[in-house]
Amino acid sequence: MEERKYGRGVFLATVAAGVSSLAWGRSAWSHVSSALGGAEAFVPLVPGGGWRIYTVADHMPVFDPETWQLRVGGLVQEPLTLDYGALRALPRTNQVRTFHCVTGWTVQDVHWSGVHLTDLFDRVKPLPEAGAVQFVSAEVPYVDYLSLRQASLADVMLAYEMNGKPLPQEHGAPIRLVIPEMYGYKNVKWVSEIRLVRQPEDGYWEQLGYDRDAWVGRSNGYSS
Ligand SMILES: Nc1nc2c(c(=O)[nH]1)N[C@H]1C(S)=C(S)[C@@H](COP(=O)(O)O)O[C@H]1N2
Ligand SMILES: [Mo]
Repeated sequence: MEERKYGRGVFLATVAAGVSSLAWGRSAWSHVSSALGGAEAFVPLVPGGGWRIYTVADHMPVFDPETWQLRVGGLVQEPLTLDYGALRALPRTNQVRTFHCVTGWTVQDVHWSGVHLTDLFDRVKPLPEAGAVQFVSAEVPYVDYLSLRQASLADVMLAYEMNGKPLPQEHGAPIRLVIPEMYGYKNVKWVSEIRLVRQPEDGYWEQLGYDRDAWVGRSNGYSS
């Protein structure tokens, strides 16, 4: 049923997967998944199921609505700190999308609600030299980047609700990045800070060999 395992076991398994894909190249992935009968065989037929909970640290960040803050800063004219109430007061946006992990599992029809990144950018006013956005997770050392252009796509959001309920802890409470056109590893959970920077750098999984531009089906993921 729904997998709840997390922590060191998953960390070691995911690091091994990243390292093996580096060492063997992408053909290793298709070989492994066909040997196991195809990635779809892993996905349990449970409504809303199919998620694997991924972490890189040995415990998940704990969300306290009283003390939580999101910092938006870096190369901006007006740095901003939002508490949870202020975040929820921003204009709300909704979408229903399929989620794709680069290792081959997908979850269809995920309902997300949250805020457009462009609404945050309008408030902080990026400086002309800002060309990228760094997303820092409270789960150290997970981090990732998008170009400012990618982050400004109409369907990119900071999601605070999933399937009609506040985002659960294991999915990144209180907010995660959602960029449906890219593989899961770009969808940073437990986002605690957003920094405008000059240019993209390698995030956690990119340092292990995955593409920075993680377009589903058009990067070094499972379907390319
Ligand atoms: N902080 C953090 N964010 C993360 C990850 C992680 O390990 N830590 N894993 C990424 C990967 S590879 C995927 S596929 C998705 C999985 O989302 P889920 O854990 O909500 O199923 O989260 C992404 N965001
Ligand atoms: Mo993933």
